[in-house]
Amino acid sequence: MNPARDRILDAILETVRRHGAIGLFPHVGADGDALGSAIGLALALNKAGAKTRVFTDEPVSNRLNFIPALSLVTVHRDLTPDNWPDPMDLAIAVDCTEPERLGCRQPLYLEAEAQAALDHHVSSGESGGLKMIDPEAAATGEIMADLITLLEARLGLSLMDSDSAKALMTAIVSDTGGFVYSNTSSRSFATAARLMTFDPDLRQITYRLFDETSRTRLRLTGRMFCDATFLAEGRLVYASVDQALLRSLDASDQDLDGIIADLRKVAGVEVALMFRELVDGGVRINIRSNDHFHAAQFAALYGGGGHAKAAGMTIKHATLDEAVTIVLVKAGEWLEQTPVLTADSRPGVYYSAAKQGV
Ligand SMILES: [Mn+2]
Repeated sequence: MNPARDRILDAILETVRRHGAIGLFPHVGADGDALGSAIGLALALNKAGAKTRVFTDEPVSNRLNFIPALSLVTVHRDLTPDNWPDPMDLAIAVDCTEPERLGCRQPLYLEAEAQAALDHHVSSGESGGLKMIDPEAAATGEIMADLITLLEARLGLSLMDSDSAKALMTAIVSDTGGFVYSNTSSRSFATAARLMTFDPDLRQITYRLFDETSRTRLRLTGRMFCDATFLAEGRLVYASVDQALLRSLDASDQDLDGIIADLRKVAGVEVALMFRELVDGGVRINIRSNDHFHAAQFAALYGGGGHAKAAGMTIKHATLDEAVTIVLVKAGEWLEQTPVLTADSRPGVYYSAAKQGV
């Protein structure tokens, strides 16, 4: 029993039956889960008879351009009054719930006949109406796979194929770090097992998501790791990057992917922070934490959000140095309120935190 999902399923079926238009809206800065989930569902809905498109704020990142069926994606900046889509019957936010997370596409989303959302972020709140949040899902891709199975049963059609399976596998591999993060569940593996029957090229997915690097990224990583600063007896580490450094290495924001995850790997680190000066002013901060430091709750202090161990926020109207100072003082206070963890105590705490779904 899942009332929100059943209502969304009914709304989709109704639209599919009259060959209506469905728009899928992954959150801004679409990651593997947001984009893979959107493409996977779009392919299945098109097979079922709907006219489905995926709308993004920015072009698909190079790291994700192996996902199949990218021709279904329309980038917002390519929309003009001449090719502006007719209002859709159903608009579905993917891997987020709030229209604000859709950036420039907010009006397009809101002008549809009905709005729905499929998400798994704890910070997104509770399900209701056509909004379904399933925090038990490690990735929105798991929700999509189940939804497609239900659609197949209701329509008596097979909708999954190797392309949609590859897109959804990308979603799950992306959000579980290749089935190693603590959110990975038996459900993740069960879903992946179903997808594997469609031969989704798992090796390519993991190589493109996690292993492939570039010379630029290698040099940027080297610079940032050398300058990383450890505070609070090594329980906190931070690294920062300004536009001048990015320019000098001809690097883009995409070259920063994965740096924060490596900072968190250092023994004794409870929280890793990465500060990035934005082109238009302001500072983006990514947080990765272990055990006691609740990244999403910390990010919420500054209007951000995310998961217990991975979150982010943007501070507008601050220079890089100002943002670093403000946030480090606060993060230091938070760490003082949490016990120092020994190497022995880590796995147990980690387990119980994961069990509570934080
Ligand atoms: Mn996700």
